[in-house]
Amino acid sequence: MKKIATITFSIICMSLVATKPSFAMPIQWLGNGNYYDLVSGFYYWTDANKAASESTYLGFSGHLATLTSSAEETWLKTTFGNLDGYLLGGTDMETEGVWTWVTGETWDYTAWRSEEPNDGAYGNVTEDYLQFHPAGGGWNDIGDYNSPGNVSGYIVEYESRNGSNAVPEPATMLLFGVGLTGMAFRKSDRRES
Ligand SMILES: [Ca+2]
Ligand SMILES: [Ca+2]
Ligand SMILES: [Ca+2]
Repeated sequence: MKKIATITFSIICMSLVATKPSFAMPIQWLGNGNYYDLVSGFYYWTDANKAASESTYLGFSGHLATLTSSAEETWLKTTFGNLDGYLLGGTDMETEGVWTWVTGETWDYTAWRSEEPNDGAYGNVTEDYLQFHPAGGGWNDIGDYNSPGNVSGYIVEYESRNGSNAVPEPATMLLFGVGLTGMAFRKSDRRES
């Protein structure tokens, strides 16, 4: 019996891990008021970008994280620890060599690893997506073809009301009448008081 109970407990633990890939809950950076979360596992950038852009937290819209200052990057690394291999919201898929953030924020801060971005070193394949380099030491451009070992997951950033992707004004949001929206406003009101 004891062995069966142990096996059952193990299966429950494994299923909990499998169905909860993200960090316990998003964490807020007071530098911009936005919330950040890690989703671990292997993802192609295009899939991660779609999932992040469709996610919300407290009524705030998500997107792959944009690191537009050393302060933002330092806070992320200090808060979440090892971010090697995690995907970020940068791409040069529109025009090779011209990097942009998925939010349209100005691209004027970079922390490329030496010799990156290299647009791939594997013949005719290209690398148009941004990630923390798996071996550390800065940013890397990666392609959607890369092996699972090169991607640890992705980072979602939820824009607060003060962010560049701020949610609509209260009058607009009230039309939706969503309970979670009300919670978000109460939280925001407290923060601004
Ligand atoms: Ca950002
Ligand atoms: Ca490229
Ligand atoms: Ca590269």
